[in-house]
Amino acid sequence: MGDGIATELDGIELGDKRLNDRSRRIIETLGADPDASCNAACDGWSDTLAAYRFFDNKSVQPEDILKPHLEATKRRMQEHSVVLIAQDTTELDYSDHPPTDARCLNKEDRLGLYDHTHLAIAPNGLSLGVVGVEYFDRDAEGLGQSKERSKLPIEEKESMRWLSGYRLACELSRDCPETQIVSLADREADLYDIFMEAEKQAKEHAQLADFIIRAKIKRSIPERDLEAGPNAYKKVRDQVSQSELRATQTIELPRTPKRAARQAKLEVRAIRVTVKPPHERSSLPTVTYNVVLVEEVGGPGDGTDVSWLLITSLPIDTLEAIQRVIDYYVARWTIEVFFRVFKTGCQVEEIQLETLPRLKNCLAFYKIIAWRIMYLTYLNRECPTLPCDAMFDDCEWKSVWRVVTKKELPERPPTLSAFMKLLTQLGGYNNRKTESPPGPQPVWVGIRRMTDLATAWIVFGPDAEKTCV
Ligand SMILES: [Mn+2]
Repeated sequence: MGDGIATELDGIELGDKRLNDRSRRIIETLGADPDASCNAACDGWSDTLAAYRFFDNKSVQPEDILKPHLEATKRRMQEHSVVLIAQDTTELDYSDHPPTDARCLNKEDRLGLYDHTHLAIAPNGLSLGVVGVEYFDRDAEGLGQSKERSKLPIEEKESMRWLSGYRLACELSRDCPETQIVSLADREADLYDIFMEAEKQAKEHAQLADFIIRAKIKRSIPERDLEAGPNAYKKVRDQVSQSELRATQTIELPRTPKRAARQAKLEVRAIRVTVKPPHERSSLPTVTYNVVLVEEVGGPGDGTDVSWLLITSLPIDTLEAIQRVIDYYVARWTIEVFFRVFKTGCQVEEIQLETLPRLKNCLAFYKIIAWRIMYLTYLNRECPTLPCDAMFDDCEWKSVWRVVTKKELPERPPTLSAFMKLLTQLGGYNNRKTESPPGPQPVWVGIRRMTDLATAWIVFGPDAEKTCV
């Protein structure tokens, strides 16, 4: 991707000009061939060794590598009136070739890292960049003790990452004061501490992030349920499911490992509730938030029926407002796609580096590369008429044009959408008129093949004389 991707590192400050230059060279090399190993992607041995030395350099930290990308992402965020910050965790399994200092995932013989990523997304699904990454792993000794772990204060627990993620979203809302920031998370983030934090932030700051979190815990309201027993309280979920029907709608559900893609007919309800603290922490104050219940009617009944209880600080007073909550939550899907591009497209679990600090430095580059594949995929849908040379070098688009169309070059660069058709055709995508624009997979395969063509173009193509001085 020529100088396109290296601009994500503009202004990188690693404390040494040679390191700064090296970081640009590495991202260009890896970015041109996302799923090759570091050895294969680097041009010959001297490059490979230099990249390894770079990853091993004690003064290089993953945050430094991501910092310029973060700044560029904030600039992209400021162009939007609403930005969603999705946070989620994925497993990186290095059991086959673990770094020497690797620790456990959920079992003693599974070595690797949990990768908790924060991704900025526009409400239309365009991913704007990675705004944070945290890794954690487990001590083999502590694996069987999840009961013990659950008694720890949140600062000492793995679940702290979700609270930090909400705080990060609040910081971003102060960095981008014209933009409404909404923190998004799935069921794992249904933590009482986050709702208390949101009320605390609201008292301290004029600027704070909103949130949408899918409920996991069966929380109660502070009102006795005498029919259910002497110590029972009424449940939030019952309150909302007994409230009036606000809307019905039909949505397209994307395919997951557990279900095929399908259309789902949904019933929507929403209320504002005051919620009791968890039983074991009954001295805490109550919190108040809005809930939106989305339930499928006439679903397959095989355990994949949609039943989302969404907890949110966003308004629910109009149908449009409720719809917005649902649409934003659906946009969370982008982070799942991001993880697929990162793991399957960039094959980051195949990386073989001997220590975790080296691995984490290398992963920082692949975060930016995976983001860019997503960005190109979505930009193709959202801005199809952009000239393609805004995103691709001459040697890239010209070589692909000649190879795929077998025609003379046009006078002007084709549009992004026309060019992406050619690029993804290289990636095995069938460009029939009826087909929707390509997903990220043909884009990453196409980019890999384009790199060879662009190299040949520079060496043998009509512009060769000018390029090879
Ligand atoms: Mn998750």
